[in-house]
Amino acid sequence: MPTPAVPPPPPVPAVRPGTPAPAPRPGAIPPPDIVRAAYAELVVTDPAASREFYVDLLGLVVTHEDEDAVYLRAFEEYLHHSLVLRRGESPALAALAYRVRSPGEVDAAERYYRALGVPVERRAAGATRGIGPAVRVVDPLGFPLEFFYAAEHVPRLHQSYDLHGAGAIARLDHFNIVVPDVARAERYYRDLGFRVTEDIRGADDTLYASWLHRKDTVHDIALTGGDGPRLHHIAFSTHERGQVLHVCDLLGARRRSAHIERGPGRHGVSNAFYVYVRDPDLHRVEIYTTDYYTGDPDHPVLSWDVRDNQRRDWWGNPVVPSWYAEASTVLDLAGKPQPVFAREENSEAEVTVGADGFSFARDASPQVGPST
Ligand code: 4SX
Ligand code: FE2
Repeated sequence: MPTPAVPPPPPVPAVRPGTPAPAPRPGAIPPPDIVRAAYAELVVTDPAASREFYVDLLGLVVTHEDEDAVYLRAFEEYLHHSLVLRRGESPALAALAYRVRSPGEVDAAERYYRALGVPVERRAAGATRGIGPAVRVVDPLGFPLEFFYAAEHVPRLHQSYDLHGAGAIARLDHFNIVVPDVARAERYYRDLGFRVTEDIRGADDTLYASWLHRKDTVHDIALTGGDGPRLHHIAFSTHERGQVLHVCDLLGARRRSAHIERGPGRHGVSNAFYVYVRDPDLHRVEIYTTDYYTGDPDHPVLSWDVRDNQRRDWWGNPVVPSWYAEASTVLDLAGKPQPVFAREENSEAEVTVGADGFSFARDASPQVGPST
């Protein structure tokens, strides 16, 4: 009897040594000591519609609201907010805020960005409700960033199970931004003290995407190759994957499934369970859970081949084209939209979506049709 053909082994992400912070150049101004991604400020066109989405559907908690803005937090959070929805003319990202380790690190951020020669603005305590003295900058990638330490503490509702829905969101997890040159953006974030945990590369070493962290999870920031600067998504985490599924069930039950864009599923990169939803202004929000611990100093990097069709969805489900193509406008410090620059290298959607998109995994399983 002929021996059945042995299928080739499934591709696995390559493991590389970790990337400790680059040695400081002599005389260089050290970067601020960043703790984690802390809050995002989004411009929304109809705060009532946004409130209904984030509070009535996703279950975030209102810390404060007024004519201008809604300040939201998740059940585990004790800082004033992790999301500000500010009323404006057109949807945009107003700021991504990082918390730094001490009040002095706010000054360190000011010195660091002044030395980079980008726009820098001091903000008095309360310039954003609930937030102490801060610095806002337009970073070299074109994103409005804030650095703060002090913030108003509010009750932590982690044990208010009577308030939690079955989809209870615990905390903000990460930001994902679209940049034309991922390698350049990765260098900038590494200089800022972030460490890479995973990435997606082509056979020619083109860098398509990169995940970097400060807190001990897979990421605080992810870099997605595409026309940018634009905001790809913000992500909140839950404790259990059943909670992600409940959010989907709830959207179905309320006849609001149109908010679901991609998933639910299991990511290849990060191994997290996920769903992406779009808010009423089409800002993208990910509900994310159970990635892994990354805090040891020699933490290795997982590097995925762009042709591995399990990289973005561990079950091999295709990524919808809108997920690659659509993202939110970002503003400068005066509230003006930032110009967007085209990606010059290959785009992941082009190399993996479409008639000739192919993958290792499903080539090895010819009984299953091609997928992206
Ligand atoms: O699509 S990926 O599996 O690469 C992915 C996307 C992994 C983690 C994320 O947070 C994400 O947004
Ligand atoms: Fe994400």
